[in-house]
Amino acid sequence: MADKPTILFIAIVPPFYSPSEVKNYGPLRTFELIPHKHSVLALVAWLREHGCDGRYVWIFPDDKSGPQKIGVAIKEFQPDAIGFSLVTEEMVSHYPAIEAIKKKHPDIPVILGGPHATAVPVETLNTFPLIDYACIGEGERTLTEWLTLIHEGKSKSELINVAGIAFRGDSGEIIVTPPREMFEDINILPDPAFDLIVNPESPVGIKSAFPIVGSYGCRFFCTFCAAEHGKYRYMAAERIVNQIQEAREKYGVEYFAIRDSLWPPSADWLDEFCDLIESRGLDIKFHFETRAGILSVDQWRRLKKIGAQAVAVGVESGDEEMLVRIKKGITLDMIRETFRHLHEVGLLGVAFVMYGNQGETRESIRKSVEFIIEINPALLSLATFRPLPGTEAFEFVKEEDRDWWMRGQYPSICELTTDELHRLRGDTHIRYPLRWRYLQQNVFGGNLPSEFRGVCWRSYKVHLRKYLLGIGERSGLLRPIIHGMKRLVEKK
Ligand code: B12
Repeated sequence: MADKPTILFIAIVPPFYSPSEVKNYGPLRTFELIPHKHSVLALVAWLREHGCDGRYVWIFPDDKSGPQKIGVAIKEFQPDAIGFSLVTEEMVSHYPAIEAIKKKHPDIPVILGGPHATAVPVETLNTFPLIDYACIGEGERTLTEWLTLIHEGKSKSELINVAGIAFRGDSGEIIVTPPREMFEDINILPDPAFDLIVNPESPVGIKSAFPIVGSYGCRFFCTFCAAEHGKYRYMAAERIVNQIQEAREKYGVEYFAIRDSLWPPSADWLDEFCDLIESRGLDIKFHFETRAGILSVDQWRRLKKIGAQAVAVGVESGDEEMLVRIKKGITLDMIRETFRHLHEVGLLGVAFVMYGNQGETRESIRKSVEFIIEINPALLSLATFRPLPGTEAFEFVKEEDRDWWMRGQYPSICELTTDELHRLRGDTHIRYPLRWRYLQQNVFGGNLPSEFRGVCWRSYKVHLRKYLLGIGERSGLLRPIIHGMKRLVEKK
């Protein structure tokens, strides 16, 4: 056992993620899913400040030496516990790793935190018997207190004093301790332990978009999101600029992904952020996600000047009534104005849209298609809605589907079936860029820098190919020719 309380975090890299792919992102190092969890960097930084320690290992799913890598880490580090930080849809894919670890090391407790454990802690422990503890809510203080007691070999009766956990009592009953209070001011938190991801072992190289997260919770109440609503806290602009500067100067990072679901937190905050980036002469590029209607055209211009490249805007729906129903708190006019500004300033705008929130109909989807075409974003990210635990939308899921992630099939909470939603989504996705106005504003004309026009052109060609293949698939005459050509390409 190590001389101080220690935890080993494990992440399984998603199968589609590979560092070489990231290298090839070129100007669009945007929005890729990163294998590391920001939560782990935040937790390890806090642990280190409070007399504990944490390490992080990644395994690639197809890497046969993965289990061995975990074995070596356990032997070297002698952790008191093993930690996972998972979203709902990772539960099933990660459980075999937990089973394998428990088989070899049955005495090391496994603790799970993150949005899934927070939303459904009791169900999680019931469904996944090898997970020993669930952390509910913010984990910094909970983990430090819990880990220290585990390190000291304290009995379960003493763990009851740790707020914000769930675990099995001696006779198998699930005990849930009182809720953990949230931090009032997150400026007391240390900077994330970035050294965990900037090391030779890490699949997140400095060529990847370097992640920055500065907020806890969210100010808004969207029914599709599991964030801690109404309890929004943000780090001071200076803290975030310090983190960017350190990554730039210490590790040579050039490109940042600001990953908060709502950024910037306010107009004053943004002014200070831009002032600091400029006064420190930081030469950076970055992308972020934002909300329509919070920035003026001058602020968009200033953002572009200090290095903003691309921005994803939560559009969600093109039907005003749907926006009200999902409590988005914005209007179609606000979205229109935002995309007008993005086209004018020449920033690559990505529209995030969903099909299948509660109350969705064919008619509301038709309105969304029309609206997407009207605002004409450079890229479209269109998802079939998944009602995740921890969201208000989850209340619309039928009783028998309340563990849908165990089967990987998401249930519909509107009058259209999931298959219909998928199909409509696929149609919109393919057809959306195949218009002259798309090419005119995003490829041949418009104000986008040439590298981003290239991105839009590639997107156009990919969708055109899919569209033509779709026509071919439906035609009895062309189908055998297309299949033959596909086989030829595959052979090559
Ligand atoms: C940043 C972010 C991302 C980033 C980075 C994610 C990452 N891997 O770090 C990106 C853009 C890549 C992303 C992707 C996705 N995300 Co996201 N994301 C967020 C966001 C905005 C903030 C999360 C964050 O880093 N917060 C800061 C950290 C410090 O806090 P935290 O994560 O809440 O963790 C605290 C506690 O949960 C706890 N804790 C967490 N882990 C552990 C582990 C242990 C052992 C312990 C003790 C405690 C503990 O302690 C932490 C510190 O207090 C949240 C929404 C929100 N505002 O919370 C959504 C959110 C987490 N994402 C969500 C989803 C669904 C996804 C995607 C599946 C979306 C998609 N379709 O692809 C992917 C999955 C990626 C993945 N495999 O992780 C959902 C999860 C809901 C759920 N029930 O599963 C959320 C809540 C938003 C929503 N729509 O509801 N996301």
